[in-house]
Amino acid sequence: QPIGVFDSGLGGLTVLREIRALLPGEDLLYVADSGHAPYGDKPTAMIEARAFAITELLLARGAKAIVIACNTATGAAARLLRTRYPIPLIAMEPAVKPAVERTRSGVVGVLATRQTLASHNFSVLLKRVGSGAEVLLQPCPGLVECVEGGDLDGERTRALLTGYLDRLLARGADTLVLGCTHYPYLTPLIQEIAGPGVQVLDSGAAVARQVQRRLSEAGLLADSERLGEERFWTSGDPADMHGLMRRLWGNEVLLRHLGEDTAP
Ligand code: DGN
Repeated sequence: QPIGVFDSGLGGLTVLREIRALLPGEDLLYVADSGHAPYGDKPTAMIEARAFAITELLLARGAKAIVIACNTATGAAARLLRTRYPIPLIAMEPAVKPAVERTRSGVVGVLATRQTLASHNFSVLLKRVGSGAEVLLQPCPGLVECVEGGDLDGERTRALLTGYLDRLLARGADTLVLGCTHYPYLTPLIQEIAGPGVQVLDSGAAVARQVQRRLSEAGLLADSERLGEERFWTSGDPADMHGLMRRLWGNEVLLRHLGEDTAP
């Protein structure tokens, strides 16, 4: 049985990559909800409805577990999905805790969408980490669109990022948390702008370990001797997306439209 993974678009591939690396035997289904991206400026009720619709599609294709590879959708829908579906459901959590443990300057910067930073989940997370460090929040409108447009280090992306990072660096942040699954594609550029003394953390690997733990507890781990496969769907135009998806995934992808094949 496969693991179902979804995001508003291509960002979740940064999580899928970590799951693939840790669990080579698992079959993976990935849905890029590009027809409705970005989630960053959508009402919560709509993101919730999309999360339910996509989860249903993944379950219809046999998913034994669901990974919400999107911080924005986690904030909007994870609690509700958990109450409705009795299968392992793994969601994102920005790496604020490890950042607070690692910072030397005592100042941590969090980059994410406005929705994520304003979500209930995120305020609970901030309370949990307590006052071990000063945590600066930086909403980053426009960055998801840059990645979705394939611009990982062009002028527009550089200009946006420089603006967002300058504010954090000027206030002494030495540790940056990427609280959106699209941003790890920008890590080389972020590191270049911020300089070598700044650590950049994302949560893809931690989520992959969480997937492994949850599947193992439920007795659902695939045989690690086998070689798992990936299948990809998008609610956008597959012909439009195929090139960029292949580039970001780093390998050929079999990409179909979400509505086209309803067979498991
Ligand atoms: N990858 C999503 C996240 O982690 O928040 C981006 C959400 C969006 O579409 N703006």
